[in-house]
Amino acid sequence: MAILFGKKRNQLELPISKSKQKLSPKRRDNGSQYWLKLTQFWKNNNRLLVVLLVIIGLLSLSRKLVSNWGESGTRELQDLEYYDFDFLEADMEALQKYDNGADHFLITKGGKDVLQPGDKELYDQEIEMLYGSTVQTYNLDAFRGTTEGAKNREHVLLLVPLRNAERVLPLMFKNLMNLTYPHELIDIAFLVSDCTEDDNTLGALIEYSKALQSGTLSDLFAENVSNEQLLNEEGTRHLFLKYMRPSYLQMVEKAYSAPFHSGYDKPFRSVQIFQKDFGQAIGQGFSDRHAVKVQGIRRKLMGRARNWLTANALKPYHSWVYWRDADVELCPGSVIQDLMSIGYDVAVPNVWRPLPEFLDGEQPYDLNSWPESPDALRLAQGLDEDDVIVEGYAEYPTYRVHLAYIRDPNGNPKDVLELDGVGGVSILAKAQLFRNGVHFPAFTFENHAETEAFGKMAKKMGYRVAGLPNYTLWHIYEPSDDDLKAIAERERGSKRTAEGSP
Ligand SMILES: Nc1nc2c(ncn2[C@@H]2O[C@H](COP(=O)(O)OP(=O)(O)OP(=O)(O)O)[C@@H](O)[C@H]2O)c(=O)[nH]1
Ligand SMILES: [Mg+2]
Repeated sequence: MAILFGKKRNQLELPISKSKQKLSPKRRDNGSQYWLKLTQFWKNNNRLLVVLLVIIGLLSLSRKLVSNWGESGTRELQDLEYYDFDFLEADMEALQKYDNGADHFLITKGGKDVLQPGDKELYDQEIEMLYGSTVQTYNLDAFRGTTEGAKNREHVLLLVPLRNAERVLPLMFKNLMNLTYPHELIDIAFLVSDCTEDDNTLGALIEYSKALQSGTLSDLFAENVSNEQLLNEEGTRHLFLKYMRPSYLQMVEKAYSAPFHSGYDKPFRSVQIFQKDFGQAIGQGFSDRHAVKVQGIRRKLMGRARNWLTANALKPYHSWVYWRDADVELCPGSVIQDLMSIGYDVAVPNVWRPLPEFLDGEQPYDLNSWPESPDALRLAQGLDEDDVIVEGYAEYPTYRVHLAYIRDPNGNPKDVLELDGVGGVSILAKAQLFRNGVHFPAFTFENHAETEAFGKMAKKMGYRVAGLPNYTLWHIYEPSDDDLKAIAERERGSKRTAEGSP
């Protein structure tokens, strides 16, 4: 985009014409008469015509020589027809605001350094090591993805979008290390976008990534633990923990304590970080981002971000792409193998979240995974083409069976439900889907956007999409404004009781 808009008039090379060729209606019957007259005229005046043509040719050649090559030798096209009028009215500033390119950070082997394109030679060397600099031939049949990816040494591209996520980074990295899929087969690419000025997601991400790739991240976390405990004891930030189910807190405690699996500290095949803004302006607070009105535009911008990340990070040798949100608290380490094992092209687990005990202790969370329903199809018929249906809001009564709601905590974790829409918390998809054009629509596709539309598009292109109702990931609990009020109220109540007041 920037190059196209940035082109100066005299550098335009393509003959893009605004004025359409004028077409006159064809005369069918007397065409042959015209041709006869023309040949007659040529026979009578051929000498005169040849002289005229030579003069015209010489004149236009000299004009070209004078005007088309400026002093610098650059070619100048002065004919107005060469300019693309479609873009002349564009507000450059508005358009370029969100197109400032991207920053790229590459964590070097062994986590020793962070390289950017400015570090020319070193950066090129490292990129070469990662991707190979010569032309290579891949038989994409060999990268189709099987149900036993780890055994068959299949490469996975793990993609994580991040925005104002500094707070959840330790949690996210611990979950990444906990993945038992062989780390040497996983390329990680993070995309950091639209963070606020006071946020340090990018800086912290770089530091943690370096430690991850040098195998020292566990030590770093162990050092920081005392600080975390201090914060807990201060009490304000983690006050809600007092109100959570003890059984859930025990699960968390266990998941984050040793012993870990033998490859826990093993560096990944590579870690890259991209920083690029997409103009997401909706607040990242729990209540801001859940308002129904903002869902359409928020989801479409997320779609753009996801597509950009896939396009820049996917390489021919990847057999699988695993999308993962940063704010997952509990997830089985074998999630990649488990999702692969069901033999679908797209697979998602169930996503719940814990709640304070006074709010029932837990809740189905990700409502974006569902099989289509007749009610939703009828609802869609009455909507504008551009309207985005958002699940879980009274405004859109779809009566869909949500994957989240049919969970049986004691059920078989291998049970499968075929889906149409999918949520984005944890999506495993075969890389060939992206190569064949399935993506996260940043526009309304069948009255959906982003991940739900991704599921629908995958289905429409003949792929198989499924969810595992009894296989659960736990999203972190972030108290909403109302929950915080309720907690504060309870705190005041217990204080009054302790002080003996009625
Ligand atoms: N790059 C990028 N990442 C984002 C953006 N918004 C959210 N994220 C990240 O995307 C993941 C999911 O974001 P959430 O805010 O939890 O959004 P969500 O999962 O759709 O919503 P919830 O259901 O409320 O969790 C997290 O890792 C976020 O840090 C964005 O605008 N750009
Ligand atoms: Mg989330």
